[in-house]
Amino acid sequence: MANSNLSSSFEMMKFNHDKLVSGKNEIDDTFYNGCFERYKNPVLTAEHVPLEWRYDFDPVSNPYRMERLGINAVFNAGAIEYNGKIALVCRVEGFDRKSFFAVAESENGIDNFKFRKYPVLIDETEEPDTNVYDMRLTRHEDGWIYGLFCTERKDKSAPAGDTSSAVAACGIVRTRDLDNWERLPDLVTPSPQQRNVVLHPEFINGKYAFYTRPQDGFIEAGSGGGIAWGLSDTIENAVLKDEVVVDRKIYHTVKELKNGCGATPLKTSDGWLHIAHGVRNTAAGLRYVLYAFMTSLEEPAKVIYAPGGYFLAPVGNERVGDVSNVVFSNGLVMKDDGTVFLYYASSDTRLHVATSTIERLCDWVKNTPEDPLTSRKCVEQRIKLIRKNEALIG
Ligand code: M1P
Repeated sequence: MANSNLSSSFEMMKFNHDKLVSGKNEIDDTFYNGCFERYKNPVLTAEHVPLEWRYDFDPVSNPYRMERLGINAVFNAGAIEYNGKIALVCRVEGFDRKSFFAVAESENGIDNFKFRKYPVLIDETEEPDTNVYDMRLTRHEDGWIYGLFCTERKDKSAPAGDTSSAVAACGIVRTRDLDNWERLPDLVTPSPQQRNVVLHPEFINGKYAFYTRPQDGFIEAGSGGGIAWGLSDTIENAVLKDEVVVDRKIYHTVKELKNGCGATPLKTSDGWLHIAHGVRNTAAGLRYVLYAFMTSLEEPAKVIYAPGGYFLAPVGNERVGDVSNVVFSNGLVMKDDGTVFLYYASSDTRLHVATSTIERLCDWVKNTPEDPLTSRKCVEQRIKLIRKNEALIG
């Protein structure tokens, strides 16, 4: 292929990429549940990642216009309002399976997300991370923006030949501009494994407060009872001496097998609003859905509302991907006017947005009945609703 053709092919690729990135997203009006809107398109996919991160544009070293460093997926993004824009710190996964973080920003939070020039370069601790993912962003009252993420390293105690066992821990970074990130020591907790850790935005009795998810193994939460809570005197060497379970796993519910905090909770006049993920096992593998709960303003570790069932489950194309039948969220933004943007990934492959208002979300959390835990009680609950409607509409 002649070089002139090559450069015109790159021009065409750039044209198509710009078209994809600048495309408008619209509400999917085939979906209605009164609580939130879904959108027709994902906000970010592997194809949205800049071409110069993937292709070598040099016709001498890449005469066939090959993708040299492919991107497999963009998902599980932390979210924050930054300088009037919505900024996402995305989990970007290469063909090599390694994840890294990259910041993408949008004016309206629903389309036109553009990646910053470079992905985020995070310092390593003495023991280098093999893989990092799922950053939760917290604008803390101490003035910093913190990013808590999962750092994964090979389990050194695993027998020779076991190339899969790993140890998950909570890494901590902080920033003021989303470009320069200071690495702090990893969180120390009583649990041997830790994922889905979230920093509470306010001091509690002068201490830093963490929602954790203690677990026995790398995949299985095991005896880890659910979402827990602990306090640390400092953030620079954060240590939790105790973890108290706040929201426990429960048999035959959407969070039977495991659960984990989503994004940093939103402060509302009714309490702290959490959108978490719950996992159950099925013959077809694990199913991840999002559920919601609210904790007290005075005691953020005390659940005051626990609506039953799921809040958002994968539908249509969302159900299929690298890890099918999964929705996962670690990004939630509330604007001053009460608009809420929930970023959720489907099947560990792509990232979507759902929009709502804080008023509607609080209504949902406060007025959706709790899971009564047995079929009989569920039928009684439903008959009560039917009778109420009969009285209204005959
Ligand atoms: O594959 C689904 C999710 O699995 C893990 O979450 P959890 O620890 O709650 O099971 C994480 O690897 C997450 O990134 C992934 O989306």
